[in-house]
Amino acid sequence: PPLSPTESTPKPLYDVAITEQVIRATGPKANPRLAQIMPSLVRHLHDFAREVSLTVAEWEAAIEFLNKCGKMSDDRRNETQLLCDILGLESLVDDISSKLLATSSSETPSAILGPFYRHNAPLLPNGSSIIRGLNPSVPWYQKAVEDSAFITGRVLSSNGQPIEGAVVDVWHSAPNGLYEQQDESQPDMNFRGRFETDKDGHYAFYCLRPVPYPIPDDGPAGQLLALLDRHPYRPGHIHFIVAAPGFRTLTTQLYDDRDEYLTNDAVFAVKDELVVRFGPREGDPQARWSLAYDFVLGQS
Ligand code: MBD
Ligand code: FE
Repeated sequence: PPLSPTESTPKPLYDVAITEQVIRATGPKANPRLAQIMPSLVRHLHDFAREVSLTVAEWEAAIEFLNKCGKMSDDRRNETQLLCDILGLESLVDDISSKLLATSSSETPSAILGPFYRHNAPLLPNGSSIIRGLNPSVPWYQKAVEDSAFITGRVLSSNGQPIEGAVVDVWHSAPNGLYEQQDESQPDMNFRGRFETDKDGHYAFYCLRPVPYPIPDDGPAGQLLALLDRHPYRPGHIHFIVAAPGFRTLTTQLYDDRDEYLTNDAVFAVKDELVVRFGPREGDPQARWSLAYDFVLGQS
């Protein structure tokens, strides 16, 4: 509920001494990085509470909210991460890390990992498909046929040299908007695969053009979106982790330019350089669309 005092009512002078007391309480043997960052965190938290005149009831509601996020989180669903995502925090820290560690301006921009990555996706030969068990009895069979796509490209160093033996780890959701682990009806590891680049740095695989889909909104993060009158949709995207010895691992996403949510991603992760256009693919019964995309890795 809306609470007093509002902006028009003058605020009493809230405690400010407590902020410095908390900061000074840190001892000489504190963890160095924590000793460096906690004063800032405490200052911002306290300033926030004073700025909005945070009440005990509101603080209790926030604690309950965070506890619900934690309780709901497990291997299949990370609600606390999702909360960070809708607040733009995962995208912001991704931006900070990538700028801090970048060694060249030609590196492919990174994008956030998101909550649906799975380790150990099947290692597949180049030119094979990450689509599993698709047949006409699958409800979105027709959509999958219409969106069938072939993606190929190279993995390069920032000076343009092909990288052999780089691993391209890829995953995306099904045409029903669900990742395989969210959906009982999909085979294990559906729409996931890893591909190793050949001596010219090439990778290639079949997949689907990605569709926009709502992030899971049946939990606390979704409740918050609703209270903020926000939609839960992400533009269609394909996730990648590209790794090679001697290079910084690249976590990124490619976005389909046909998408209506490119400019209003619920988790604020779109970058212009990552928006791609699929073209028609002729004479291939396995794919109607094609895309060529090179990944450029920075030195580690
Ligand atoms: C996703 O599929 C995703 O990629 C991100 C970043 C957040 C929520 C759901
Ligand atoms: Fe995703």
